[in-house]
Amino acid sequence: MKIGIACYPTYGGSGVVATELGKNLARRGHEVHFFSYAIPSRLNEFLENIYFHEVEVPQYPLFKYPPYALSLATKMADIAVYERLDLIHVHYAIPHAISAYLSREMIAQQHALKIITTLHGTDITLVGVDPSFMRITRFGIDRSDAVTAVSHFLKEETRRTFEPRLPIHVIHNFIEEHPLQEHVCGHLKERLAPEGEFILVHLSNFRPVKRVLDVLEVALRVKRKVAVKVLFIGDGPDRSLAEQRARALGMEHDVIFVGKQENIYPFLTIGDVFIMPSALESFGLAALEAMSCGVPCVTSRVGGLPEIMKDGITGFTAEVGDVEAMSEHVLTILHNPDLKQRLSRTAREYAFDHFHVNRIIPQYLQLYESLKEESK
Ligand code: GMT
Repeated sequence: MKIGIACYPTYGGSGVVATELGKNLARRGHEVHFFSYAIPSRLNEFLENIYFHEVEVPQYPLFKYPPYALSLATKMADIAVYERLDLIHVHYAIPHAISAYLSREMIAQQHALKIITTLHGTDITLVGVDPSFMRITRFGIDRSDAVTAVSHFLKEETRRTFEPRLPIHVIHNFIEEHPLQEHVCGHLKERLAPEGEFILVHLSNFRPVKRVLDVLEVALRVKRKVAVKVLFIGDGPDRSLAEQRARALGMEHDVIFVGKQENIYPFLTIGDVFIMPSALESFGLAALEAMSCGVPCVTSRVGGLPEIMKDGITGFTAEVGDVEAMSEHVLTILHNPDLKQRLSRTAREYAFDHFHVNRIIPQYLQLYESLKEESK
């Protein structure tokens, strides 16, 4: 098949899922065309069957807000006709679903194009429900030919808020198989925790929804009982706030901010416990990535997280903001080497048993095939 994928190029869940999906489709022999305003962060090597189309927005003195959605629509329409794309799969509804709708309508007389929209999270729960976007988000969803959501939670939220015309297919996010590189990670662990401290690890885009300050509150409580280092991976608006709070709590020597990393696996692997205290997660890809590295997780019990987080199997959950319960869970894990080892093993097993790339990609392909059949 010839497949277009539109996504955000940034270091973050929906862009990562879209890019890894495209790479996997290309490996299976499909031709994949990516559309974005910059090359997606995980598309940093030459790969057969993959093409990237950069969307440029012309500058003009009149434009206070350059109309990216229109340039994207035009680019997708041009390429769809020229390359005879079967479908365009957009990730994150705003504005991608609208741009895809415009492109399909623009070329309707020349070429039949199908549109799939994958909802990822805040496109529904936060941005999409904002009054300035609500009607157009519903329109984008309703004009798609198929809609998927990354969790049952997100499907229900979408049904409740937008009452969409189409059924929503739940296709969970996935994880690529990767070996545990324990020898490489051993050196990293020695450098970052030279006194043999336990490592609490967090990975996110540091947006307010991630509640990064709760990570520090948990670490502060854990530190009263055992020596710990807190490893923060990623970057975003609340990073400076977290750095300031660490200093205010007298923890500046206990925290390490490594920023955005191209390969997150070594950093996750050296963690003893992964902490995700988010106010909301439609899925929680970072927790799944940590599980795949054999790291037990302590997360909030919210949104789609219970679909991947199984208490006593992959780690433990607590109510949002309950840093006491989260720190107790962390201490329970750190104080019980047998439990820690068991959680580490079962977390990795659970991640691959349920979210292995080879289980999930066929679900997208089946959906693509059914749409292709429809257009015959
Ligand atoms: O919605 C966001 O804040 C960003 C979004 C993204 O584009 O990175 O994250 C969402 O999509 C991820 C991939 O499907 C999910 O793992 C995240 O849980 C989800 N974020 C939220 O729901 C807050």
